[in-house]
Amino acid sequence: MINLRDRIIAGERAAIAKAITLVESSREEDINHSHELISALIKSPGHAIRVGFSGPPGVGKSTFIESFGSHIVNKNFKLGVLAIDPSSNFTGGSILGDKTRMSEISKNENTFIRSTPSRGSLGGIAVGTREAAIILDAAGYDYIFIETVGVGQSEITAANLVDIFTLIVGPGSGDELQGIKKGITEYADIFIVNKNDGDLASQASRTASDYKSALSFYNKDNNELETQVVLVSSIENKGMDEVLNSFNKIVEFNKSNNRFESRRENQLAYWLEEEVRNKILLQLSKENGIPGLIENEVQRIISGETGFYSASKTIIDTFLGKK
Ligand SMILES: Nc1nc2c(ncn2[C@@H]2O[C@H](COP(=O)(O)OP(=O)(O)OP(=O)(O)O)[C@@H](O)[C@H]2O)c(=O)[nH]1
Ligand SMILES: [Mg+2]
Repeated sequence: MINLRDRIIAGERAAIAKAITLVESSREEDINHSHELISALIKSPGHAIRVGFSGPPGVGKSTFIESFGSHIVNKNFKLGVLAIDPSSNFTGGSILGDKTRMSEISKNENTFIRSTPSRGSLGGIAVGTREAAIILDAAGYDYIFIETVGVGQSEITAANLVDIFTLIVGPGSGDELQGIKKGITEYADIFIVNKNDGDLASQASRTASDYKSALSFYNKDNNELETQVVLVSSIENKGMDEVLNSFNKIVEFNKSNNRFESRRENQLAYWLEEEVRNKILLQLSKENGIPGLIENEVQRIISGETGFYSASKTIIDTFLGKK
């Protein structure tokens, strides 16, 4: 396992692929190895920026990731892509789905693409996605893109995995505009209006203006960065620099006022609570939420006193009265 860790840190692709297979596995033996590996890798964090892409089916998430992915890989960044392929539910072969569409960037040696069937997924993200992002981060990737299936709860799960949460929408997406009212702006840092080309171009610009004016009602706090709205065409590779500029703006803003770190801290709290809740539910199928203990363990993880999995065990043991 230590050997695998070293190979990952050295950026070896075969080791990364093997490790992701391990964290996706539900075999008990693999789960134990996976916990060991992730706990070791967390001690060698990289500098990756994690970006989540959500949006309704067919809006162009995969096409955008291919186009924008090429754009940033051409700027010599290393890119990891973790995608859920909904089509593989029917074909059983995720490789033939998104991987074909993402064929251009997958050929680049600075790109690592993992497309997982949505079968066995937890609310729109694959089992092991959080861990796969930890693996790619330790391996030295600059950006990690996570494509999710855009349905309800999955957006919250996905938003809790990333530093930047992106909602991709299409021209004339009046229905999705409702999403703003449903509080999705709490999660989205940026709206990307795709398909700004050909006959759809004028409708796309109108949609972007609609989003901007709708969002202006919600961006009231002067201390917050306004939610970005960017017009793109993924098939014509338009607007890619604007997206990168917006991403940089979001990261710079959040890093300048501690939001970047505190968001990761809140996410750690979210995932730790998930882990504990799942374990406790498994054993007791009643009770949940022990906020004081969780916050305490989050602080101990941050200060290096303990690890993620040991922290969850401590909480469970306490809850069960073993300590
Ligand atoms: N005109 C136009 N069509 C696009 C653009 N981007 C994607 N499309 C088309 O939209 C369709 C869906 O694209 P995908 O990238 O598969 O969309 P997706 O959001 O990943 O879809 P799911 O993963 O199935 O939810 C395809 O036919 C694309 O060719 C664009 O910028 N302009
Ligand atoms: Mg897709």
